[in-house]
Amino acid sequence: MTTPSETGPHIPEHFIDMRSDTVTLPTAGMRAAIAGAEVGDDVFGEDPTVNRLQERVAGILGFEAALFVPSGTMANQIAVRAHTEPGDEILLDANAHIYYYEAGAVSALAGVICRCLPGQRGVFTAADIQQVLRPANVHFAPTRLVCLENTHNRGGGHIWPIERVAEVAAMAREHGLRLHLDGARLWNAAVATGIPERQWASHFDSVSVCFSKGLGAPVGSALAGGREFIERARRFRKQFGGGMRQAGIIAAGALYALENHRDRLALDHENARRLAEGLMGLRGIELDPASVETNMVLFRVVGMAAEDLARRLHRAGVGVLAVGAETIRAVTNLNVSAADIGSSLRIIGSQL
Ligand code: TLP
Repeated sequence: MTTPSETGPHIPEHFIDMRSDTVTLPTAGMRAAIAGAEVGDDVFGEDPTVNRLQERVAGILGFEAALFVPSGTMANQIAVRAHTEPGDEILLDANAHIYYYEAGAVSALAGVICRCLPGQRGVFTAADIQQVLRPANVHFAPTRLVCLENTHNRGGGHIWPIERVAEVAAMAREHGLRLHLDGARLWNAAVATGIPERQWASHFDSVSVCFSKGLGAPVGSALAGGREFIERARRFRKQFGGGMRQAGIIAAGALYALENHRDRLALDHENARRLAEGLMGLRGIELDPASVETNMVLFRVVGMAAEDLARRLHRAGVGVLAVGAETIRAVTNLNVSAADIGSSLRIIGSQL
C-alpha cells in the first residue's frame, strides 16, 4: 500500500483526497465543540466529556459500557487481549484489518496465534469455523475468539449480510467462542442497510467503532462490551499506553461527529456510486459496480501498475491508494463533494 509520504511532496491547491476516510479535517462546528469541551483527568474517570461519549456509544450499540481509546487499532488490540490469554488462537478472515494492517500486534501484544479463514471480500461462513475447530487436546492452542469486520476494508467496504453474522455467531457460541466485531465503519453499514448499529452489535461480545474515519473526527475510537469486560479492557488500555488525561478535548470532536455526521454518510455512499459509474466508462479500468456498497471503490487498472497510477494521480490532484499490484482504492468522505467526483473522473481519465 502506498503511504502518503511515498507519493511525493507536490500537492495541487485543490487536492481531492480519497486515499482514505481518515484524512478528513474537522469542520467549524466540530472545532467549536472541541474548543468548548469540559475536561477532567480521564485516567481517574473524571473527564465529563469522555464519560458522556462512552455512555452515548454504549447506548447506540446496546452494551453496558464503552471505553474511549486513541485509535481503532488500539480498540481492536485491547479487545483481543481482553478476550484471550497468551497462547490462545483467534479465528479471522485473512484480509481482516486486525491481521493484515495492525503490524503484527495480536502476536506482539496479546501473544495469540491467528488462524486465517478464507473469506469472500472478508465474509466467511459458519462451516469455515467448524472446519478449523479442533478438540481440546494438550497439543493445540485453545481457540478462544472469532473476529469479524463490518464494513470490510480490504473487501472494498463490503457489508456482511446480517443473516450470515447470525449464523457465524451461533456457530461460535455453540463452541464456546467469543466474538469481536471490528466496526470501524459499522456506521456505514448501518446507514447503507437501515439496520441499526445495536442490531449488528447484538451478535457480539465486543465491538470497536471509530470516530476518525467517515464521521470525520480528528482522533478517537471506542470499544464497547459488558461492564466486566470493559473494566478488564481499561487495565489493558493503561498497559498499552492508551490512558489519556484531559481527553475530553478530543472526545468532544468524536461526540460532535457522532451526533452530526452519521446520517450524512449516505452522501459518501452516493458519491462512491457516482465515482464507480464514471470509472466504468474509462478505458483501462475494470470495476464491478455491484461491489460498491458503501464509501469505498476498488478498481483494477489494466496495463499500468496501480502504484504508478496512484503516484500520477496524486501529482494531478487526486489522492487514491494502491492496495494491490493492480488494484486501487478510492474512499469518498466528508471533504469530497459531488462536484469533486466529476473533477476527479476528468483527472483520472487524463492520466490513463
Ligand atoms: N484503516 C486505515 C488503514 O489502516 C488501512 C484505512 O485507511 O482504511 N479497522 C478497520 C476496518 C480499519 O479500516 C482501520 C483503519 C482500523 C481498524 C484502524 O484504525 P486506526 O487507524 O484508528 O488505528
